[in-house]
Amino acid sequence: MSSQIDHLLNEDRRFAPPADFAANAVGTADLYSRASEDRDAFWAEQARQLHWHRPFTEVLDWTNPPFAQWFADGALNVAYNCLDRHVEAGYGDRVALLWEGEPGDQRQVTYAELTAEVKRVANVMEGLGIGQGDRVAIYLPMIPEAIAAMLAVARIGAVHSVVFGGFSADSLRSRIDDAGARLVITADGGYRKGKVSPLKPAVDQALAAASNRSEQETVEHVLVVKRGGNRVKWVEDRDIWWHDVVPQASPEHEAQAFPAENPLFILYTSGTTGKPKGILHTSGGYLTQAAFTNRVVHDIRPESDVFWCTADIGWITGHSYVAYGPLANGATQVLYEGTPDSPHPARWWELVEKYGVTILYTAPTAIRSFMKTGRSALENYDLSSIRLLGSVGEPINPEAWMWYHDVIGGHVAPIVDTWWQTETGAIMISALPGVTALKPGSAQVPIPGIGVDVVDESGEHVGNGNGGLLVLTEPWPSMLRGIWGDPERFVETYWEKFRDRGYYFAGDGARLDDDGDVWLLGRVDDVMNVSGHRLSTTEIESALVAHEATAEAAVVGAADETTGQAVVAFVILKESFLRAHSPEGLAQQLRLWVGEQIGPIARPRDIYIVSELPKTRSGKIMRRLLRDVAEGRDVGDTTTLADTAVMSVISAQVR
Ligand code: 6R9
Repeated sequence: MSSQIDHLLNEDRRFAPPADFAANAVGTADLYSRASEDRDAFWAEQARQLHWHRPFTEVLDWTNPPFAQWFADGALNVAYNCLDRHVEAGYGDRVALLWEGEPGDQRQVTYAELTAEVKRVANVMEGLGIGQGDRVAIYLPMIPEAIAAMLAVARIGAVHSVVFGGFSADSLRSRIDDAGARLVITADGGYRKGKVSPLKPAVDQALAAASNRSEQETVEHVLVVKRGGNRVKWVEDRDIWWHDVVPQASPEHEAQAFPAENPLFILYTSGTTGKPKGILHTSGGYLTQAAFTNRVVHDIRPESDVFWCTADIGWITGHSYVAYGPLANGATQVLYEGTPDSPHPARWWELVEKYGVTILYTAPTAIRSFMKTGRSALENYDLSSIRLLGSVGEPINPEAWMWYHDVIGGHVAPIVDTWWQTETGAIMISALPGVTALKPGSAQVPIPGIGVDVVDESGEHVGNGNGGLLVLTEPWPSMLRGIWGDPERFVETYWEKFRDRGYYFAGDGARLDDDGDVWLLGRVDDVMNVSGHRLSTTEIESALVAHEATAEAAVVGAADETTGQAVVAFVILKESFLRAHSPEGLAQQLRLWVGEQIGPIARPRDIYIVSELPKTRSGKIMRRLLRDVAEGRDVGDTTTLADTAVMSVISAQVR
């Protein structure tokens, strides 16, 4: 194992924070010492940055693990914290959302305007009988109404369940059922890749299936934003146009206080079984950590920064770093409806220049696809406003890190590689950009106030230089409070494995380098065992991508009679190389290259040159499907893919 990982760990480039950045950074080194002196006092201090209608006196109640309560005797209103208090402090004219639709239409929404809109929506929902604890499903494109809907739900103490607009009617149905939603907020459609992608028909289809179900329909109303202009069917008494009720509603609505542990949202995420888990988050602790990490990791200065987190609100990243974190901090942010390459490959860079984005937070998969397109596409844009970059969602291989740093960050902007999960609610492991010397490819250190370790199967710390399982050793404010309706699964999935020690099992493999910095190695279910050697898919992917001919790579372990598992790689090559060489020749070169980079044991048995990789809508590669191809099976369930046709293309290319 160690020789393979050495390839990554031999990455010895270090990037100290630029002096002027360090001098002005929001997150400073003393945060670490303060947090380690007294964790509870540290988090209480962060929580007090919020407005509490009723101040808390208790910080953490961990008397009934793993069921934590944070700030439990305090009361607050999440929407008031994200909106009204900024207006009351005199920042009503500050732009909250710099919105742009895919076709190029624009809206700028100030804090005063967003506050008024949220109050109207809150009044509309209360008029429909929605109140504290009721569940509301949100199935919307990336438009300002989506943010307003989430905050309005929060304002009245109800619970939102945002379902990504790319999910099917079936997925929507099962999420509505599991949460027992009473209201669905949707749009006729939204723009994606140059055309209107309908949403309302999926809601209609999901709800029509009710008649032949044993369960009773819980949905009473569907509130519909007009966005796509596509024709929609209408169910009288159930469906309501947003524009018929929201503009007419009163912009007066007093924010009521709710207990810190009032549920804020449910967000479904996939687990190891087929049934998605409804991850439950509550109010005070969640908002505390989302806002804190956005301040110290993203170094937000609300008066001058333009923040852009490119995630869809259908994912946790969109919840914490589009909806809640930046708004709690009173920041100005870009909100973009469409895809990165529509109508042209440099659409994002056009937006960065146009709005003067200073902080960009995105995923490695996006970075790699821009690498594939090449620098020429962005040469015409001025990206000099960018002063900080962030990465989230999967390990960022050193080559992508360097490209991001040099091409997007102008060789100077620090990159924060942030490790966290739907379950953790907010960033857990990351550099502080004004403090930490960066190592490309490593997420590095727990943020102040967070306990992280890498342990062996028995829960024992592995020591520097060794690999193992990533665990969280202490409860944290934005931790999930459970799986909706399934407390047993919650205990079993995350807490059973290291029960004696009370550790949270994250499901990720990791390694500590000689400095004790954390390197994420992918999900433990992606770890391969080849001839008794443990190999990480990430490790080999990283080596493949380090070759000049490779644009993107995915590696799986396929069953093999002699070696147990064999390494099988799916590689997308850069077009310029494909033009000049034969695919067979390049595949052979790559095999040898991986052997040189990592060691002969890691040399892929098969390398397939393909034109696409199967990705979920949040950009994660579905290795399970590639394993099906590699093992010559029929390809399994592809419904969660962003593009379901991809697998037939790949199967044909492999054959
Ligand atoms: C925020 C988010 C969580 C899983 C997580 C891990 C992977 C996320 C990462 C990372 C390496 C990073 N992951 N960030 N791996 N480095 N910086 O993505 O949440 O969709 O729940 O995924 O993503 O494997 O366990 P979620």
